[in-house]
Amino acid sequence: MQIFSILIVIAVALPLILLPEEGKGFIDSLFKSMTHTFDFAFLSLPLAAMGFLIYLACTRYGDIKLSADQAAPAEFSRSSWIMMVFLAGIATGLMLWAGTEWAYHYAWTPFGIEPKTTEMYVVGQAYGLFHWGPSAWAIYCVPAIAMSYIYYVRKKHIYNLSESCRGALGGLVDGPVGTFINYMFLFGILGAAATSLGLGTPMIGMAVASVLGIEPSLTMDISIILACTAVFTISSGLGLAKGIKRLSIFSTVVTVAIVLYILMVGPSKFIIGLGFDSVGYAVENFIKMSTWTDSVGQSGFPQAWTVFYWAWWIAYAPFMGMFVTRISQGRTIREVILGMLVFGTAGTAMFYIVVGGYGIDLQMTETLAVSEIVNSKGGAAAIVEIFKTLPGSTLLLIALAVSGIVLLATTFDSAAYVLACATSSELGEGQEPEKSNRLFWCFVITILPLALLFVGGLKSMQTASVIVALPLLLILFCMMITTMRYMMEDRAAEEATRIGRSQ
Ligand code: NM2
Repeated sequence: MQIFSILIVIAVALPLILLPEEGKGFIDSLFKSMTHTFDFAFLSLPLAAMGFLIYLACTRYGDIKLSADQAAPAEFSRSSWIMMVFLAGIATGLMLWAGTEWAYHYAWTPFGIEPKTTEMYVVGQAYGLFHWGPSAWAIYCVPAIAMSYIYYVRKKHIYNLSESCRGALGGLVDGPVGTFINYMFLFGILGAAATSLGLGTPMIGMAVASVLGIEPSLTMDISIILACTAVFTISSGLGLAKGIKRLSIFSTVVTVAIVLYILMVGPSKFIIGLGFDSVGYAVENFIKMSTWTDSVGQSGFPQAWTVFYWAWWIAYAPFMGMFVTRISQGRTIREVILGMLVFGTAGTAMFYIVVGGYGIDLQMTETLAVSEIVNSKGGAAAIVEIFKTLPGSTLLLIALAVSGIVLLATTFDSAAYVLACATSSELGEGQEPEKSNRLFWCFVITILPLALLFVGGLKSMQTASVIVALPLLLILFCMMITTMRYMMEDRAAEEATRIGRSQ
């Protein structure tokens, strides 16, 4: 699978290398037509996923314990588990968007709201909370539940994505359809990881350049990616408990410290108040935001933002499913659902409320024209300018760069880990894949996206995420059907044996 997948990626990238100009135009129109044609399908997934997960969490299915040995204690403590889940699914994007997403919306508004008005501070922040909220975490949670159930309860090898579609597709998964599904897992990771690299690296680069007093450059971006690769390659070599777990703890400490510091030295009362306002707006308008395609106004806003975000989360979802399965031994289905939906949302909301609220205050008090910087120089430049306004900014920019690197590293580390699992034949519960295999994937998931990024640019990576997300969208629906079907079958079989025994 390894070499073959790499060849496919190179074959797809080749036209871009040979015809960069034509390639770019084609990619732009492809992104537009994909997001406009399938907007309703992308919007329907998180709604269906939330309904499905809430149903499981509220019924007896939620009590099912994910373990072959029902008496065995959980492999990771609850707090390590939450940190690892959160940091596998979130990378540098969080800091970047939390601080700046509102500023994009402030200038290009949804629902026909007048741009650059005070109302847009609340609406802009609420939209950010929505894009990283329960709908998004529900996308991650569906494969996590499906794969965990199949692995721990049905005791099947889940490192083939197709296995979790069997209940919906039957014998089809044993043929070419199954092979196609299995490859989508790898391409999902590559597209999503490349988008994260493309967005995250400039932010780290600009923070470093600003501390050193030099101009950001390509060489620096490459050095940053190499530094990041070194961090997660070492961590990956150390294995799950010593590597990813420790890296996650370190990452949490640095990023939470940054957020608390901003809350303390910034206008705390305003930040908290605005947080309440925007959470209120997001809750009140949840359905409206979840179903808005703007078919009449044709602004293109929901396609460029919401649909793209959902596609990006979907591209990461199968990897999250496998990773969460691997670390969830001993948890119940309800714990996994609530842990991801509640703590995931709370974690991202904390960043959006504090870092975003601080940025909004800068704009309102005319200390810094964040929205203008975002729209002229981009989000990475804006977040660095925002950090520069804080007392002790040099130290904070260093912390921002470090946190950016470890945030990327925790995601890439976990991704390399599951890719190694997926390409190792039959791994038992708790077993780790070969070190050389893990290191191979570390290399592939940075070098390949990096090369593609330089050839095709960020837009091509975003388009790649959307393209792989389309079949993955169907796969996630199949996973919900499979899980429900298996759970009902198993429940019926259990009831039958109980009745049989009592007779
Ligand atoms: N998601 C959560 O760069 C990142 O933060 C990775 C992005 C899919 C929007 C995750």
